[in-house]
Amino acid sequence: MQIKKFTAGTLKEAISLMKEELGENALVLSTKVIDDDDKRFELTAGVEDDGENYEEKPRAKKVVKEQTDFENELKKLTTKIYGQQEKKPPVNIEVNKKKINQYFNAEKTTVNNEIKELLIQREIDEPIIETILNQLKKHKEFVKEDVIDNYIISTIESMIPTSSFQYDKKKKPKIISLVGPTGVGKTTCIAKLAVISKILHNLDIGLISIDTYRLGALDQLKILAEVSNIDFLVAYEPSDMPKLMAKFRKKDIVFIDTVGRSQKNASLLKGINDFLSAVSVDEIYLVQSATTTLKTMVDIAEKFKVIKYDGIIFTKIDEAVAYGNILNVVHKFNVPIKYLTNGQVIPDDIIAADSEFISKMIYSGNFDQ
Ligand SMILES: Nc1nc2c(ncn2[C@@H]2O[C@H](COP(=O)(O)OP(=O)(O)O)[C@@H](O)[C@H]2O)c(=O)[nH]1
Ligand SMILES: [Mg+2]
Repeated sequence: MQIKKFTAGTLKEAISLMKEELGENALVLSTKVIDDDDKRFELTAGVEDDGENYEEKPRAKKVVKEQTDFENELKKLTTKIYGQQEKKPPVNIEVNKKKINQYFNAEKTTVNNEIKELLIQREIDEPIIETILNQLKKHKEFVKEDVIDNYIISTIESMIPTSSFQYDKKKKPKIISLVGPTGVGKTTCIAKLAVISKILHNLDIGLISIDTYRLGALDQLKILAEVSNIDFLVAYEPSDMPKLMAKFRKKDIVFIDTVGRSQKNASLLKGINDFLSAVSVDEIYLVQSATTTLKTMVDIAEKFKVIKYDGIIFTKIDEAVAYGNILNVVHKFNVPIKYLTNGQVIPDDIIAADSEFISKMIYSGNFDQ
């Protein structure tokens, strides 16, 4: 996807500039007001490259496969973003190899401490570190020194449940909702998923925003929906939900965006639940920022249980400096990870959850592997 910014006095002007330059197929990915006094709009737009891969994209055909596997497409997108990532040597681990080698020789305790120190730095919880070290001890005859990193990575990998997004054309619409505290990136994530579903999969998308504060839902999602030609509706009361879903009955996927709620206020959380229970939501994802402390993450995962969530999305991995909390939380709550998000760009900055990728990210402390 080719991405470009346009600035103009009105959104309409910016859109016509975009169409002039990028053509009718261009999509608006995000908008913002850049100068409050002078009111200038900046619009980020994208258009599919007409490079050699153009013809291969599912968009070329108006046929939706029986089972559309979003993960594959997202992985392709990831490869596109990170280029040659799979060809690079596995992970740049900062462990002192010499010391690790000693693990198999004399100074076991020191080396054990060395590995332990690294895992602590990665913010992995102590009991989980113990499990990893015990595994290592148990199998030390089989684990050759040159594969010790890979052994730890596989051990971590086995502790990370992930689950892929399945779309079944026969059962429509599929209803997905994102819940979580304010500012973690729910709306941005829905925008990414909606744009990818629309442009890569040719799916008919509906967006519902739950606006209990009656703010008029003048959020980014509404603007994105308008300019990307995605139908958008707002629910003010739980009883609105069945009516809105009736309007969207022919859609392939309906995403429900919720307003952020502090997990500390149980009645507010129940309020969201009332909206979601009014229709049969297929999947609910809890959105957490990877930059949050473990204590807060655990509290969020615990309190949001009122809304029965099926998976977790970890956002802002581009801002986090350690990823151990991802392991700590999914291990404790045994919930699969659905997606990771790694930036603000719609729709590019999203990665389908893959336990090997996540495990390497946690161990290396680096998502851009
Ligand atoms: N760096 C970074 N910022 C993000 C990411 N996801 C969302 N954001 C930003 O976080 C802020 C809040 O996002 P928003 O979607 O409005 O959060 P919501 O309140 O949960 O709906 C916005 O400025 C987003 O651009 C991400 O993966 N990385
Ligand atoms: Mg929001």
